[in-house]
Amino acid sequence: MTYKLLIGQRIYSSWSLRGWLPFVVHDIPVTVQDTLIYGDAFYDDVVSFGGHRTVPAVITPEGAILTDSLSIVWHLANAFPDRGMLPADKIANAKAINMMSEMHSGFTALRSACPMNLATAWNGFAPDEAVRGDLARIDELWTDALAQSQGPFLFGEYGLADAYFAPVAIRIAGYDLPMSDTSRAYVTAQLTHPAIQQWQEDGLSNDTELGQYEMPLTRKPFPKR
Ligand SMILES: N[C@@H](CCC(=O)N[C@@H](CS)C(=O)NCC(=O)O)C(=O)O
Repeated sequence: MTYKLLIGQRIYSSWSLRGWLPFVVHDIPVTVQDTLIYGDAFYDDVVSFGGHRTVPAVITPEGAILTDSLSIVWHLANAFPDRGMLPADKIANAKAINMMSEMHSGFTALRSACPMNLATAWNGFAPDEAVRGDLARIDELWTDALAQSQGPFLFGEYGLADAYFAPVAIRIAGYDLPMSDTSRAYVTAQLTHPAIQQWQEDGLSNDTELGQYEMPLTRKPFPKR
């Protein structure tokens, strides 16, 4: 038995991306099953998989069902402690967990104003004060971690904290959001990572665009790296 992972459309499903990345980056065999957010069969697919309302969901080889991205990545870090998903250093480890926790429970202004969309970028998005506040906090978290680790990722090699912030990097590129030069370089490192490129290519090949993700803005191609 290997892991089974249920995900939504790759171009839109930011939480699915967070759940999927550790399997690919850390070379953990997984069978991926797709469902369509906003599709008629979405809730039936989730329930028949064994999940609860949302994607991602995972069935472990032992048959445990994990219904939230945070429990998925936490489980993987515990099950594969030699893969470097979280920093070994206790302080860096605590900082990574803190950053992931802030991401999991927060940045709601950014998340709702700028839905992840890997199929297009947008011209002329003007972040309001709440979005600018979220971006300032993310910039602070990233620049602090990158100053300590010297990059290219938050804690050196690509880990769970990077997986958690990958959809933010995609939003910054897609909506051309204001960030420091250090954070911009980190966005480029995220977008050029082979796993992110694979996810985007698979999404562009398989997913259909949905009206729910349309913005009152003009489109431009998602930035080429
Ligand atoms: N806290 C959850 C959030 C999962 C989530 O909201 N997933 C979205 C897709 S990106 C979803 O399933 N939406 C369908 C719905 O809420 O009905 C996690 O970390 O896994």
